[in-house]
Amino acid sequence: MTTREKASEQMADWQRSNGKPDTATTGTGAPVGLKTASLTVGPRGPLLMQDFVFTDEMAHFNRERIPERVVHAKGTGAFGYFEVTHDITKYCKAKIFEFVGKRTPCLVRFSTVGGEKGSADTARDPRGFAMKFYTEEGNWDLVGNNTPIFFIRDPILFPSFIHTQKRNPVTNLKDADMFWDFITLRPESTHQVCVLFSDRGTPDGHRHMNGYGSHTFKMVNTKNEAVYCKFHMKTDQGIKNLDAATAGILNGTDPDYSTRDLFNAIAEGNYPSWTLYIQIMTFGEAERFRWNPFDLTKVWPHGEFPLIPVGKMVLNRNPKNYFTDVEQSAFSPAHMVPGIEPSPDKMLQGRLFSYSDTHRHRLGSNYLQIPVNCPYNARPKNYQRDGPQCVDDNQGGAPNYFPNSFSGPQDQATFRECPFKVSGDIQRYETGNDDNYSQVTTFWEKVLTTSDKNALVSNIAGHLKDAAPFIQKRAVDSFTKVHPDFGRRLQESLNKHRSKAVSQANL
Ligand code: HDE
Repeated sequence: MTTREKASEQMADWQRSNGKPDTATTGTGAPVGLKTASLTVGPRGPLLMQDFVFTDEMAHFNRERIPERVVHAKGTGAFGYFEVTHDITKYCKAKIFEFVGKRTPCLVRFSTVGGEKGSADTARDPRGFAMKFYTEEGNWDLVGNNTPIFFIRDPILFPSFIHTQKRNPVTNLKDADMFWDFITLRPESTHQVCVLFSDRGTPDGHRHMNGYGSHTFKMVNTKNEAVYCKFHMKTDQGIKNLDAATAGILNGTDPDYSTRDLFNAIAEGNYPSWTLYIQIMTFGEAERFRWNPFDLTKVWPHGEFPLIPVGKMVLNRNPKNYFTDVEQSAFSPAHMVPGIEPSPDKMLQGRLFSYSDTHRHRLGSNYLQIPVNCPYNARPKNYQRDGPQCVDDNQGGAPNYFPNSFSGPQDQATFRECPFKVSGDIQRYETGNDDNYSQVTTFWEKVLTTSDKNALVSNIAGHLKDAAPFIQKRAVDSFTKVHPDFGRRLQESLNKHRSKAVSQANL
């Protein structure tokens, strides 16, 4: 009986389930006589160009890497199912919620945001929580994070924001000036920055964190009545976070800590699960609400919009092959199903373009034919044809134009989007001057315990200390607007770092 963890046993498990080895072949299926030697003239060479066993293997090897995700490059995933436990059909006609007890297969990919594909799982970073539900009306992707809010309100800022989370263009180092310059020039980021630098910024693995759709979406019922909603996936394992010191050690000693934890848990039959809740806001409530209900830097108070239970998501199968199932997976908030529609939330609107665009770059225009991305419970019937890596039947002999008189797939009025009114002058509206602090003050005063506050101040100071003094001052001024205590304690912590640095310099 082995004491090794399940992940370490993968090769032995594969051998046990596959028994006698197959005959090795080239990519064309031709059996190979000797895998360990190139074809040469005499034992000392030269090689022969006719050695297809060598050229076939080497040419494929040279093309093994695909572009990593421009954000969320490091991640891991698992398969499972979503089961309805409560009836919400009065809000939503989506078939995934059709009846209590209904199960829909799903895939979830967890990720960090700023790090490269080989970076540490335990970095201080929001965590991606991307869910794909293979419904009979097409794949629904709820591409969330482990935080209900985000740093910015306008997607046009996203590329610049991400550049500040990555590496300096000259030193190729993470850069505190870049990070805090942007953050302090865009004070709408304050709420998310405080969540990020609390211990929720270093969750203890992927199983002990919540997932959120974050944005305001729309739900539409069978009578074509719409409400606004938010999605919350609450972990059934309980929230567990790492403190900064532990996370820092794991970054070095076990950079794949969360990947290993999820794989082993599922391999041992200890299936993680989450409970899906929604919050509902009517259109009337939205019109009267005291702030913009589509503002992604704010949450909807649970006291006013209580959590409504919907169902349970269980992850019970590890990927069969990481590259096939996880690296090639492609999620997009634009992948919606009848009954779920976007709200005017600018950030969601920006994402509706960006994800499929980046998938076409990373995986090619037929990325939806890759099995893990294929809507296998709702075979596509459309007029899209050809393109590189077209590997399905290309819709056979069906008409490739619409309208047509030859039984090509027809549109159905029942699936038309729910009409809604919008009005306003078309111009570029600055989003940095809205209320940036009231919810953060509530976070400081009502959510954080004393030890949470100590951790938050220490975690921020530990990073901010490396920024230029003028940027540090701007940051202290901003956090003082959250609460005078917060600003004062942060300044004291920075002063301690400074005097320690001075005394070390004088040694
Ligand atoms: Fe993303 N985001 N994002 N993001 N995001 C991507 O798409 C983007 C945002 C999230 O496991 C990219 O496939 C924009 C919020 C996850 O494969 C890209 C904006 C939330 C993942 C992209 C945001 C997310 C991504 C890069 C500002 C939570 C990983 C790779 C409007 C609600 C999905 C990719 C996976 C990935 C764009 C902000 C979650 C570049 C433009 C807010 C979980 O398209």
